[in-house]
Amino acid sequence: MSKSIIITGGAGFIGSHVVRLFVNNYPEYKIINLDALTYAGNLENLRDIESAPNYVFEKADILDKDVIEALFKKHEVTDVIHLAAESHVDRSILSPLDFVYTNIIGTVNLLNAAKECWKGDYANHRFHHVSTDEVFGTLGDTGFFTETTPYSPNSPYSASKAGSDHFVRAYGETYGLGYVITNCSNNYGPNHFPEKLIPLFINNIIHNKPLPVYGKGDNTRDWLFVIDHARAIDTVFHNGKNHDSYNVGGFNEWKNIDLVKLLCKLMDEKLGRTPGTSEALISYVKDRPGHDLRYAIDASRINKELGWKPSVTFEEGLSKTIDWYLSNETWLKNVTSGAYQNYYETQYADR
Ligand code: NAD
Ligand code: TDX
Repeated sequence: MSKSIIITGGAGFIGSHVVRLFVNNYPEYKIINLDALTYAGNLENLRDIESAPNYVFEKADILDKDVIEALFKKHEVTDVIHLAAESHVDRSILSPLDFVYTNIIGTVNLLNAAKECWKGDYANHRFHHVSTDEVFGTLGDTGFFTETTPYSPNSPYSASKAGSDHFVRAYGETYGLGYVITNCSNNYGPNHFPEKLIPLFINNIIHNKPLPVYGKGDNTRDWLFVIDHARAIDTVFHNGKNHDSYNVGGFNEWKNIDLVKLLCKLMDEKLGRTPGTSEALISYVKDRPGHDLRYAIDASRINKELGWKPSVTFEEGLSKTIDWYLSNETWLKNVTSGAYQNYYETQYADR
């Protein structure tokens, strides 16, 4: 059956890769990229597919419920893949309410539009909520998050994502809305906004600026190449069990300081700098409040039941990512001018 799918947040980092994959792989689907173009949204991320006949861009805010409902009707929307969100933990510590509005109220607005437009036929439509492993809180030195790990969010960001997950589930239970949720680990790759660890440090190394490692650098994250996350979303959207959730991750844990040292080594090689040049930029700064110690995803369910697994190793993905930033300096320059400078100064002023 042909579909008319709203992908929210399609101008952002992960959303742009999901939009590209769906536009290219499913020419029979109409793909509507719904995005408010906040500081994190950038249509440059989609220049290569913007004139595809099955692609439409709608600039809209998910907080504007009337506009959202009108867009559902205008495009006879059959499905939603919801990625629009405030996504940066440090920003959530500075202004939690923005996260409540976009991540919780925005999600409920979309759920209400879906409930209204798909009335009487919920089983034949799907609301796919793209969520995070951060809803599970933190792990100690051992163990993994599974689909049954209890929610225990520690940051305003993860609390807002947990809230949105709960609302999606509640609309499934209460009204019968068809849904799936994916909880993914840390992504990296092209188009990642340089407020997050990997692109921030690539940008700072290029400009010989300090690399602000929080605390002692022993927090651990599980990294997945963004295109593999987009492939996982495709898999679960099409084949995942209704009213269920899947964890997505690369079985690829790195202590922050080890990752930063690897990144420094690769950057020295690619920039032709003397070994050790980038590492000398490392600067240990005040820790993030409530900083989760360790995330590690058990992705065996999506692997065993749906056959998904990552397609690139971390070394390959990181190398491709660095190459992308080095050959897209204009993109990097554009997103780090203006408001970014104010953010950077506020964020790192007292660290
Ligand atoms: P991002 O910040 O790069 O992009 C977010 C996009 O949403 C932007 O294009 C922005 O313009 C749009 N947006 C924000 N508020 C909006 C609003 N009110 N109305 C319409 N559009 C709005 O985020 P990302 O890193 O690509 O993350 C995408 C999704 O994936 C988020 O839901 C995030 O929680 C989830 N996620 C991210 C990661 C990660 O490592 N980045 C991991 C797991 C899950
Ligand atoms: O300057 C920094 N120094 C530093 O040490 C920054 C920005 C981060 N860090 C640390 C904090 C984390 O332990 O690096 C780790 C990764 O930080 P982020 O890139 O900010 O990611 P994280 O907080 O782990 O959250 C990310 O993964 C899960 C995304 O931003 C979320 O949207 C996603 O849900």
